[in-house]
Amino acid sequence: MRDAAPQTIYLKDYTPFPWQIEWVKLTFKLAPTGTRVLSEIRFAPNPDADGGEFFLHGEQLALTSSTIDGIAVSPTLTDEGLTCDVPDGAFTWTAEVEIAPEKNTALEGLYMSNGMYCTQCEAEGFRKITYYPDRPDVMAPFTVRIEGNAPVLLSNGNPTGQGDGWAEWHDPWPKPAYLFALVAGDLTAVTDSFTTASGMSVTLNIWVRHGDQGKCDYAMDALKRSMRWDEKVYGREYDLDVFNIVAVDDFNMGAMENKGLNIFNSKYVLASPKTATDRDYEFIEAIIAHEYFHNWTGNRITCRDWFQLCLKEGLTVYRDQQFSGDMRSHAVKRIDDVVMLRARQFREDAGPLAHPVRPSSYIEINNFYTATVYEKGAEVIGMLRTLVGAEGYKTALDLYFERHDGDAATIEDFRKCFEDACDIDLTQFALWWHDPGTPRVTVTEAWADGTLSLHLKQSTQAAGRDDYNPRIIPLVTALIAPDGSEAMEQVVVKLTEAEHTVRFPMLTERPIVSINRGFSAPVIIERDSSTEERAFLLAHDTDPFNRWEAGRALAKDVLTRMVTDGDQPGPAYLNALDQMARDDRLDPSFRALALGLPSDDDMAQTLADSGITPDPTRIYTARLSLRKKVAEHLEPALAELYTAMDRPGPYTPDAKAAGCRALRLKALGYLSLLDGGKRAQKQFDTADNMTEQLSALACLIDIGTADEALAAFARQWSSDRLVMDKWFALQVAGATPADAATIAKSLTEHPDFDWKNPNRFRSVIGALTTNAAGFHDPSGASYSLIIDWLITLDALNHQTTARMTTAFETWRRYDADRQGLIRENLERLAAKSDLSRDVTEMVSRILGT
Ligand code: B3K
Ligand code: ZN
Repeated sequence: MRDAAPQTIYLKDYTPFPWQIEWVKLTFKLAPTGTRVLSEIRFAPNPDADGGEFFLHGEQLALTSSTIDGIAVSPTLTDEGLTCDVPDGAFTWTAEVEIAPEKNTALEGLYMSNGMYCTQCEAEGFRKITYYPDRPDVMAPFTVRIEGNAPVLLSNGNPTGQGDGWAEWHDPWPKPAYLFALVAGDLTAVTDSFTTASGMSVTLNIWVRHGDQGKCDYAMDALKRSMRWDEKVYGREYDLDVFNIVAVDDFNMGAMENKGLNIFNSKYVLASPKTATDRDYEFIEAIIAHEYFHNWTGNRITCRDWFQLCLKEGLTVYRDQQFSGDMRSHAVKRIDDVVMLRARQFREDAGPLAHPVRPSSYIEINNFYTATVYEKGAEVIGMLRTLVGAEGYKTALDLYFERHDGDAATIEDFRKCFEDACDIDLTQFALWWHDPGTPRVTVTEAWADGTLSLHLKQSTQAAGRDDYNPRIIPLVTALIAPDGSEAMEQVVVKLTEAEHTVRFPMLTERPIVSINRGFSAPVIIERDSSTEERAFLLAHDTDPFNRWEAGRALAKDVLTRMVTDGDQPGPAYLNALDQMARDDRLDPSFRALALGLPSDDDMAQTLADSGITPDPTRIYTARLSLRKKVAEHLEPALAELYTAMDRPGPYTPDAKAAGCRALRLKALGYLSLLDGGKRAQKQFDTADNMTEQLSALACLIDIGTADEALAAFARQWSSDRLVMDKWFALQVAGATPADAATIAKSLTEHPDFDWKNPNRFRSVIGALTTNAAGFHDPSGASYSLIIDWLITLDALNHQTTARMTTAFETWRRYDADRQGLIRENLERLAAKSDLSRDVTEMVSRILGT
């Protein structure tokens, strides 16, 4: 059934809920098609509210009874909830509803995955479990009793009792319903413990399916490191006797920070050297940390309403980025994060889905768990820290925790803590939360009489907006002398006006400018720069981020000329790359990144930015030809690296070992273009870890000689779901443009293609959207295959479907033929009867209808 007419929710309309909840008691009588949920809730009038009707959210529930203070009542039911007459003072509400977790394919609310019960309530899933004021500003302590025949029965908080077929839990910390969780199934735990800084002992459990116990060590280690780190860096301790993590196969996203009971996509928990890649380990570490950090930034202090999502997400992403930097390498982490920011957030900000970090309206909140809220939200925190300094940041965060512990807070509350703690006015800074669009900073320079003048001008091209208000943009800047030394100490240039000139006097010779170091502001810097200057910075910049950035800019210049004029790369770029590859003083993981080329999609965006309509097929061809040129020019260095970076001994997932592998495998990618896959085949045959096995397979796919290896891989891993996801994804992502849709289609016909499992669906259909030239093949075959599948999936899982429509957000970049085909397909999706509210909103925003 199509959801009720989509309603727009506005930030300005916020009003508090007229009641507070003193406590909640829930009893679950579990059964796959008829789970009964009994709720008992103590309501009392909210002194901060002006009254209003008693409305409880509730969707797809069968209400069997309800009482107020023990007397049966007959509420008025709608598709979205119920209203009821209630007494003036405090009262106790009870209700009993029936739900069918087995039929819940949307994976939101209480659902089943491989015979196990689990929940996902953020943002608005609790209303599919029982009638409740399902809004984040209504917080309450929960007591939960679970009755069912599963051996393991879990909920939030601390265990308070258990017996044959039942268990009880109590969570003393008031929380909103979106943090509620329940898990029941035949699970086994890997158990450890942690003693907090103040001496409290915490039991740590990672719950998995039998047989997966051997794949939890890394997640457990990451959890303990996260707990220690949050104590040391933010002074935040854990606050329950037990911390449970559960791995689930069917999950719409990465993980969920439910209080004391985090639920994870199994992909981000389970790892062993043979089945997980270095990248998987890195993600596991970051996501375990992210969810754990939410315990303070999200759970103890939550959001007043969903418009404040960035308050918990931006801040928590920033915290997990800091953590990963501390655990690994800050420089490499920053480069990785910026690559991701540009690939996902800049692209979002440049298209029809652009929105502020704190949006002011939405139709479906699940559509706003975006790169802008998360990643740009984190950039905003990083800029604040740059502006107030590390000490100021710490003082402001301490004040935030002290002032708002137990609150459902707003961005204004957070901002006020910085203003009070650091004695600054953040009125202008707040535009970063309120206005969409990526600012562009045009930099021009002049040199006279020993003074270098930088003229900075800011503007934006946010979709649909021309009312640009100048922001405060912190640009960390240094001047590099011709001998490679720093001509002055780096400074933070704070651009606050639309235009501004900064002068650096008393210089003996003209330096080279290194601006926006460490990517201190999420902006696009526009600046004419010569190849020589870029090559100089690639060789000498003392800021590793800008050093990498210089190499990337060089690669982009070269690729742009290859695409537009059919040019060939000149020696300046190739020699600079060669030198960098050979520079043993540089961290191998940094070198691996610097040897990478901008992605096809990055190039498409770059061309579109300069007013050139990108042709994905041409970009693909040019990039392949550049890869071959790099391979030929750097062959001796790469061959040497391939051997030198092969470290003896068993696989370890630490950053240093992973860095060496990354460089070695980057070299292999190039060398395979020259050696017919000889090295890759050998590596594939002998690899004892997934990082090497999978990268060798990718190289063989890349050069079109992978048939046997693919078959062998499938034979070896057919019973490992997560590894087989990689097998599906790699074939689609690595397919040639003309074959991509055909390969993806045939994989959807494979007996192991389970389109109801989000990971598997993303491995095929999602992977096709990331193969830029294959996705945009002029035949339109990929567009129609994807839309066919989105139409099918929407009937079952609207969240994953809606998320995948973002693949089309860049459609206006392309030529009229491609635009026509995309529009036709999107309109076909929009015209589907019973389309979900999520997808309806996404398609209409993308099409601009
Ligand atoms: N807070 C969850 C995301 C919930 C998404 C709901 N559609 C995971 C996280 O950000 O940590
Ligand atoms: Zn989060």
